Amino acid sequence: MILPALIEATGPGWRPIKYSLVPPLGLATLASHLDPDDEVVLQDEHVETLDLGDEPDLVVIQVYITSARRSYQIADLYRHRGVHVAMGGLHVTSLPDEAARHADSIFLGPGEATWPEFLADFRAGNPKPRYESSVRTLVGIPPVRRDLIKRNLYLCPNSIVVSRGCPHHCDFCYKDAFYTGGQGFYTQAVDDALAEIERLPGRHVYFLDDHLLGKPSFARELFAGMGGMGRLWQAASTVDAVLRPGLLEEAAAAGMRSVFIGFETLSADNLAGHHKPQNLSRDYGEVVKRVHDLGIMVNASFVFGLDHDDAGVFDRTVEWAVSAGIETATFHILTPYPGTRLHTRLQADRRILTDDWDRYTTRDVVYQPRGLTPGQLLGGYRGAYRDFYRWGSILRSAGSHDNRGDWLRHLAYAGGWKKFEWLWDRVISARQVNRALPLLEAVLGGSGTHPPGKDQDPIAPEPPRPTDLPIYRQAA
Ligand code: B12
Ligand code: SF4
Repeated sequence: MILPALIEATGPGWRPIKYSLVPPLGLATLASHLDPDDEVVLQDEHVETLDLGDEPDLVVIQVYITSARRSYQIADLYRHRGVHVAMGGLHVTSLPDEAARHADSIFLGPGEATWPEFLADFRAGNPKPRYESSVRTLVGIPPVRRDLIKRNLYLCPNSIVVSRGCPHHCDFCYKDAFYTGGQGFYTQAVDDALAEIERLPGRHVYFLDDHLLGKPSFARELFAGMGGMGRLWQAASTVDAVLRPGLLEEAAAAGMRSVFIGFETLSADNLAGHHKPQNLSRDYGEVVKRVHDLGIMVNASFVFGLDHDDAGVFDRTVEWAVSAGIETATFHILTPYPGTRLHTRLQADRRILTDDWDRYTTRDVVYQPRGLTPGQLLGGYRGAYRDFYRWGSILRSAGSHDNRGDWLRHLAYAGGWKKFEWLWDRVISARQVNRALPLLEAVLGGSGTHPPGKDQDPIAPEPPRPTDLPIYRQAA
């Protein structure tokens, strides 16, 4: 089972730490459907050199848009040797005909139902060329094969998803395309999710769900069950869910310490134009304040190049984020992934500039923006990162906390992520990145304002140190 490297993970702007955060959870999930006596190896090219010299019965490849070229190369190599190649993931689902030219079996959508069906067909000597997911359930899925994960190679080996998809429909998001043909948002049974969390060693948990608070009744039960586990965790959610009374308090009491939030843009016209009504008429300042008051840090996500953006958007956005006291920010250049409604619209308007998937990194301009030139967009995007992560900005932003513990934590978290690259590189090349996890836990636990959960020991504020972990969508 192979996760080929994204092109940006091998390019000049490569930040090794970004690709050493979490293991290939999708492949480890699929591996759980194998028989106990099947021999399986899981390789992640982001953290290890691939061994491609073998001749297994089956090769399984997960394909993202910017790993497509590499994935096809590996697939062709194995097919040349007569090995059956199965490919799936977001890019295969978006462009199945392209992928089918390099695979013996392709999979559209999530694999929980189609993968066991394929395995039975494969064992019977009758695998089909194409499997499309329509049955969507997480009930009764076997535990993730965490024994296949090389934990020392990841800062956060305890990644987990307890739901799939999202209840919303933003037009630039992969979600609707990936979940075509069935439900677009569903959860595990709460007991199964809690059992999976219990199986994770240590303290830190990294929820990779698109929207952990997307179904309030599920989230409430989950957080109630996590009370007393003493976990420190990070997750992603949305502006409207964070504002919902009660839910965030319960998340904080269960150990939430940082949350990724898709603010995307400060412009109401942009939100309406990209079908993001859940953010409309929400007070973003209130969102940040509410999260901070509960001792949780914010990783804010923004997209540049939306139709109502002009040359001033970069400074406006950074200024707002810094003055709001946001700890980490992720900036993206709008990218029309094939299969999304955004792609269909821009294609109809003849605004797509290239279909070189290597450039679909969200750090490059692949379409014709409206109120900006491509050069302005690229320069402004890079400038936003530079300006947000200047020491002056970090200090000013941290100064918005009225509590010394939160101030220190902010400095350690933001500074650790962006200012100690050489240190990260060193621990990664020594294959020891997981040793930094206690530091991350110390920083996450170091808030002065978090109210302890009912049955939970108060987390003693510890001096923060230079490490941090913003959620996965960190771009540069
Ligand atoms: C972890 C992660 C990453 C990791 C990926 C490496 C890793 N170790 O897994 C890193 C940090 C490298 C990363 C980078 C980026 N990411 Co990311 N990431 C995720 C995240 C949070 C979790 C993935 C995951 O583990 N999911 C859980 C598992 C169970 O699901 P899964 O991996 O999809 O696998 C299932 C199916 O895809 C399918 N499947 C997959 N492969 C195969 C193969 C076969 C044979 C079969 C049968 C089935 C199958 O079956 C699996 C089980 O159901 C997702 C959000 C999400 N919740 O999925 C975003 C997500 C994939 N990322 C996203 C983005 C935007 C990015 C970045 C562009 C961010 C940036 N600006 O840099 C980059 C580049 C991505 C790219 N070029 O496409 C977007 C989508 C991008 C897209 N292509 O449309 C997502 C969906 C988040 C979002 N909602 O916006 N990401
Ligand atoms: S809220 Fe986030 S995950 Fe959900 S559809 Fe919008 S961008 Fe996608």
